[in-house]
This record gives sequence, C-alpha cells and structure tokens, in this order.
Amino acid sequence: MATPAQLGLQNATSPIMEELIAFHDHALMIIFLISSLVLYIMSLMLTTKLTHTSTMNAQEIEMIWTILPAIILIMIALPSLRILYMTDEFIKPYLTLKAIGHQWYWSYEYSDYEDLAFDSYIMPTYFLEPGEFRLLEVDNRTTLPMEADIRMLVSSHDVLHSWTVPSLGVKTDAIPGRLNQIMLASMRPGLFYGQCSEICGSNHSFMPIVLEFIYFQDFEVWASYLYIVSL
Ligand SMILES: [Cu+2]
Repeated sequence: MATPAQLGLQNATSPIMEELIAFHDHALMIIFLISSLVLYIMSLMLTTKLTHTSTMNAQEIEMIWTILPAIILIMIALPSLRILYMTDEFIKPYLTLKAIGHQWYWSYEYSDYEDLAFDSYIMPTYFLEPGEFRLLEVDNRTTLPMEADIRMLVSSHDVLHSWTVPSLGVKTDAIPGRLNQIMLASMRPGLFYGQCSEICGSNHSFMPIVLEFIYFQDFEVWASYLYIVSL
C-alpha cells in the first residue's frame, strides 16, 4: 500500500505490475537523459555567443535530430505495446469475481458459487481498530485465492466508477450497462488496498477496495463458510 512521502509506485504483487514498474523506470531514464541534454544545451546557449559558421546549412545535424527522437519514441512504444497486449491476455481463469460500483460502495459477486455476494462499505473512523487504515478499510473484505488467475468483471449500477488496485496494476472503469473484463493474479498473500478512481459524486473518496489474498485451501474454507452462514 501507499506509504507517507512515497515517491515511486506501490510495490508490485502481480507480474503485470512488475512489468509496469520496469517500464516506468525505463521511460523515466529516457526522460532524465533528454532533460539533462536540453538543460545542458540551454545553459550553453545562455553562456556562449550564438554564432556558428555552418548553422544555416547543417544537413547532418538535422538528420540526427530527426532520426534520433524517432528511435527514442520506438524504444518507448514497443515495450509499452508489449505490456498493453499482456494486460489484455486472458488465461483460463480459476474464478470469476464481479465488482459492481454503487454510489458509494462496491458490491461483489462470486458467480462460480451459489449465493456468494456481499456489499463492501467503508469502515467509519470510529469503528477502526488500532493498526487499521482510515478511509481505506472496509467492512467486508474481498477475499481471493493467491497464485490463481482470476477474471474480474467490472460494471456499475448508477454512475461511472473505476475499480483500482495499484499494487496489482489494475484500473478498470465501471460503466453502467457495460461489463469490463480484466485478469487478476497475486503472487503473495496479504491485504491490498485500492480506491474508486473516477469522480463519481460527493462520497467518491469513501468507497475503498480491500482485497485479501489467501491460500487456495483457505479460500475454499472461506467460501463454504459464507455459504453455510447464508443458509
Ligand atoms: Cu466511485
């Protein structure tokens, strides 16, 4: 999750997010090199006389400053497209989870299980236990098995929302009348926090997402327990 004075992205828990962080660092390095070069040239322009004998007719330098940016753009575009197609890749999922945005809470449906659905509201500050996070904790956490490919279906009941979990590299718009699909997978157990990322009304900041990834066997126990409770 996010920490105070954090500069970079949140730690990755899914392979896609690992790729996204690597791509972010790659792009940042290119931006750093370009900015350094531009700053250096600007300082030269300010400190030296702006005269040069061959400035008006310099075919070679024009060739270089046209082709070089094109190569740099390709160096950014190719890995970017690679990750774009990776996020769109659908492996046979173990489980399907449907998240539906409401003003202002999320509801979840585990379509593979009978009657396994619940609403997930923000935990009011006065209900928080020591160690829990204000504005990030929910009353019903979304439990999922780790190391399993999960198909997320995201939709909305009223206005536009966006189902976002930064450490999984997932951000999907929840659009009324439309079902968006994305793959999820966590490589480790734990709690992963997210928030609605589409301005959806006055309580937009108060519909957090908490995913709890647990071991496969424990997930089955959890699902069957909820089934028994619902009977
Ligand atoms: Cu929302």
